[in-house]
Amino acid sequence: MQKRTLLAAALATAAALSAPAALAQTAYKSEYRLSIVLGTAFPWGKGAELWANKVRERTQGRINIKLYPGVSLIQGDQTREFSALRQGVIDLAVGSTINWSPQVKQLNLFSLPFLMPDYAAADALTQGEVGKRLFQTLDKAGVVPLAWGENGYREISNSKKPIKSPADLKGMKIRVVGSPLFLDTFTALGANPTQMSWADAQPAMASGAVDGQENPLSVYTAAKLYNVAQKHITLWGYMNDPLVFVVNKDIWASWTPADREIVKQAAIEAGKEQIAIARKGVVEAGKPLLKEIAGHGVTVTELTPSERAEFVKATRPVVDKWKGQIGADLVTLAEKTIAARKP
Ligand code: X2X
Repeated sequence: MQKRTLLAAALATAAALSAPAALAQTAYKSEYRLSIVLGTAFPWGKGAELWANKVRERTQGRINIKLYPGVSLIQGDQTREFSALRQGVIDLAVGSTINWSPQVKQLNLFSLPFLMPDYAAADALTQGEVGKRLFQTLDKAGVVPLAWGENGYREISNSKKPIKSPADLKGMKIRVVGSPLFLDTFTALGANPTQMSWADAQPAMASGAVDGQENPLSVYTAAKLYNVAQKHITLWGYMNDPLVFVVNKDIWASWTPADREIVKQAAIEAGKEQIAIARKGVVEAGKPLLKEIAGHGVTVTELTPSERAEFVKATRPVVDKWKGQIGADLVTLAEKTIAARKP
């Protein structure tokens, strides 16, 4: 072989070696890891499963999503989920705004006590301009948000007595998620809030290390919290945590535009279906889920408007304090959007 030919061959080899870098952009992984806190026994996990199944079917298995409930990819520490997603430890997630709010402060909006009086208010936020702005924020924060879902209106349960006023909460040890806003809310109500993960919460209720907790009724029933001494539940609807369907940015970039569209459409459809599942039993006439809960020997307390107003009043300073941290413009837009909502 002549020197020239050798050189050409060497150059060709070098070109071939650098090719994998370009190919890597479109190389698909054999499995994509989706993080969730609650598994398929809960509306939350069902939403993730619906998404994964639609995507697998519509991409003929090119995008194969596996569910990791219990935030097992991050050893159960749900407040680290957003960072892990951004870093690529997690490929996709259906996550609660509460768990991501330590990293994305604007998501604390939904945790403002008594901001959203009903489902129409929650929908007006996620499906309107506020939702759009929060998706822009999430995009800037380094993930690809695709659709909204819902964990639900969080009601308070405890092992001691019916809660009808802030005075009833006095000194009660209440498990809350790892979010500073929740500490402020329960401190303002005179309770003794203690932060722990969902994984730690259930043994803490069983042993009596905590007296109470707050979660949607669908979570309360699926987790059978009446079996861990939570025999009193008060419907106060003080907040509702939306879920967000998201993909890691590099993973998103590695897919073809056609596949991205499939993943996005599937997320939007799964989100709608998931929300309907999450509201089952509480939006129908007579709220059948309440009867089911009472059937387990649970006292279900519904507040009169004036009783509820006492909780609103006691937590008002928390709203005022957090408005600035979340962004006064965003909070004001949310308040206006809710005031103008259609029932
Ligand atoms: O930890 C909780 O309470 C839960 C399951 O609702 C969330 O992940 C926000």
